[in-house]
Amino acid sequence: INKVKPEYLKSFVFERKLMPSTWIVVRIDGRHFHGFSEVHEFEKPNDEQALNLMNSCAVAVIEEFEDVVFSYGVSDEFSFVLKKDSQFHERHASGIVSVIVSFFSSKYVMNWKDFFPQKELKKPPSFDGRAVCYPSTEILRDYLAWRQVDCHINNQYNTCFWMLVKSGKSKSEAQDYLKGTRAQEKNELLAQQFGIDYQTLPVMFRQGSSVFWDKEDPTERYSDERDGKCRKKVVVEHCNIIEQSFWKAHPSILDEKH
Ligand code: DGT
Ligand code: MG
Ligand code: MG
Ligand code: MG
Ligand code: MG
Repeated sequence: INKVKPEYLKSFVFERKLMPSTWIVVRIDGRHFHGFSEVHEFEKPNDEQALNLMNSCAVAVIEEFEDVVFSYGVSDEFSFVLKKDSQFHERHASGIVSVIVSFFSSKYVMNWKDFFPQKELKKPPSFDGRAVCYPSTEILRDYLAWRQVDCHINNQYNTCFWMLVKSGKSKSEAQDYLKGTRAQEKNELLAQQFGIDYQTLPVMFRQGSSVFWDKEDPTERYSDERDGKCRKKVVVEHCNIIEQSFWKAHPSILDEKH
């Protein structure tokens, strides 16, 4: 019989506890999605169905974990914002990150067929995840703005890159061609060479996806059949979250008195 006391072994466990009263952001990112998107022949640079699948998983996360108040996603990543005073997993980073990541991954597998009825899922998707605390709403908004700026810059670059490649340039030629070009020059390239007005590309590609409970629009409310309570609906929107106007129109999302 092993006489070692469990307390002794538990004394080796050190859980990283996230700073109290701060917004927690869990960002997950697809592992090796470069290859994953090749294997599944995703459209380049943006596959609408692949993005819709990601969004459906984010909706499920928001519905499942009540402390998640907002989510923003682009490409193979999603950021989940947990309310400031969340006590989810006693604010242990490993617990919070691992449940969100595993829930998202299994949802991705479960929902695959709904978005790709003709395509077999050939590889198990996996995601990495990390938790970061942001002490003020202002800094949290700076974080979200950074992700959306990244979405814009990457999308503009990738749109140009793939148009050049599809028109016959090699990948390295396209890369050299775009080296050092500014946003304005990229828009001109798309307009002049390919007749594409960047502003008319699908808004999901340009702005990414914001997922949240819509509490502002009373017409969206419905009665939840399970508990009979009046619940709101989780919505997916593709809007500018850098500007103040979005947050003014949705004051309850980052309301600290959640
Ligand atoms: P990682 O995150 O270090 O494990 O490596 P990756 O390969 O996931 O790289 P990452 O996350 O920096 O970039 C995302 C990759 O996923 C990038 O190569 C493009 C690909 N990807 C994401 N969304 C789409 C899409 O809608 N269509 C296509 N064709 N590719 C996509
Ligand atoms: Mg990564
Ligand atoms: Mg990735
Ligand atoms: Mg990524
Ligand atoms: Mg357990």
